[in-house]
Amino acid sequence: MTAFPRTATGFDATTASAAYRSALEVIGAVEPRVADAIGAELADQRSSLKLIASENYASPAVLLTMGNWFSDKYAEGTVGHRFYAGCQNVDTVEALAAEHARELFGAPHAYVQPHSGIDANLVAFWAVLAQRVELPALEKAGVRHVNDLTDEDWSTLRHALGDQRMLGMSLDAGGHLTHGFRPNISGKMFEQSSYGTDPSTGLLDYDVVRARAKEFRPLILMAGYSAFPRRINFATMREIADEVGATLIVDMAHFAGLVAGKVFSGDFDPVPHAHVVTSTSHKSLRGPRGGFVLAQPEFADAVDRGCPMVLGGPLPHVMAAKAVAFAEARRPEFADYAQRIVDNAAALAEGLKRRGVRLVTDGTDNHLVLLDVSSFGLTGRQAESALLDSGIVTNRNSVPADPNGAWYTSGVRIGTPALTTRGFGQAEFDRVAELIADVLGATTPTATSAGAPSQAKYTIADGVSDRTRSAAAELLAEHPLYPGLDLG
Ligand code: DSN
Repeated sequence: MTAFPRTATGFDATTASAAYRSALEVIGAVEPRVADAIGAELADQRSSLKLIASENYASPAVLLTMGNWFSDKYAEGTVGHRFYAGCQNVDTVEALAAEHARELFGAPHAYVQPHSGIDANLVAFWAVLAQRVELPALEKAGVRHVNDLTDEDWSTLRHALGDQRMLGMSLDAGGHLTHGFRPNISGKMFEQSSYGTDPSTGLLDYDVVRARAKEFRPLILMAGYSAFPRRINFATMREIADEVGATLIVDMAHFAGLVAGKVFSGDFDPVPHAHVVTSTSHKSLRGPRGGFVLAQPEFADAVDRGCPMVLGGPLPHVMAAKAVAFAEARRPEFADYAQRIVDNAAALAEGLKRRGVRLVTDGTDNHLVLLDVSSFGLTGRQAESALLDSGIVTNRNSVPADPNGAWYTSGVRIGTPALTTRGFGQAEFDRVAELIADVLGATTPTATSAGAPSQAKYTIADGVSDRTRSAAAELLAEHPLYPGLDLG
């Protein structure tokens, strides 16, 4: 399988090398240590087995689009309706990014200003509050303009806004902090409750979600995850939302690439079913770091008020890079890439299971697998560190009902988007599974002074890390990152 740069973005290595060399020369003339760090980052990314489920490698076209004078422009407002003069070129790229996003996802409305997934969710939350709570409350108060509100009206409105409920997937089942949990502002904005997964299968039980929704009556039903290895039936989630009068927001940050590539379609495509869809642009979608929101028409106006309601000024250089990335994702080869992400995750899951590694939900049907490393007597933190010592980059993650809490955890989350971009196929992912199982099997917790197993310290049997590093290096050499790109 050819690696991504030629198939997905068609970059020419000679031209890209020249561009980067010149850029580093310009940067190095001012602060050489920054130029050196940029070069070192490429070397590090090239030489590690990157299995972090939320990371990827953007194309040189996407990356280069972010390094220019668009960065200097303020552009608060929306296309054709700015609070600053001279935004005609920003209008061009923002309109293009939104158009590509609408076409790519079949969405009636796209808002491409959010700077991150958290920001995209905040935009969505405020849009729902504005549309479903603020406007009806104003209407009820007989107010035609917000300036007509009396102090008493404001107090009623603040109470109405601050008295709303959100129901989302629990964190240890794979939900995300921004879905109403206390360490995030969403947990302060909303009274929150969560649904988990079935303790015996690890899968979502929609009847349980429905029962919880009926009992809790949320304003917002959140669907989406950052560590759940399965598809979600969004048609069913919408039915549940409708039954309780809730607004369905789907956070597809992790699996946007699978939606774009039509791997998730029908009931599993959130766009036709959700009122509002939020996302990042950089995970499986392989664009620049950023966020965006797709909305049904009744939420479009409120979504477009994201800046300045909850966002700082839009970043035109990143919106331009979103336009480039969305254009890449509209090419037929992106659908092939998305399918390979999922096929590779399935091969990785099978390879791990065959070698005795326990997986949450016993498998995957998206881009990630969640390993329960407790059967190796390890915490997620020990497993993550032992793998890193061996050249394998992952991140620890809670598993359902995790006895080790959110810091040490009992799980490790592994995703296939990045290495699939490098051209890894199912055979390579089976080899990755073998390397992971070898390292986990060779790692033992160190005893504490009291004789109990440490949650943090560990030892790896002699030679295993070195052997794994050289096996990983062989795999990486067969699938170079940005092949032919030479910084000189
Ligand atoms: N940080 C992202 C992830 O790793 O899933 C989501 O917040």
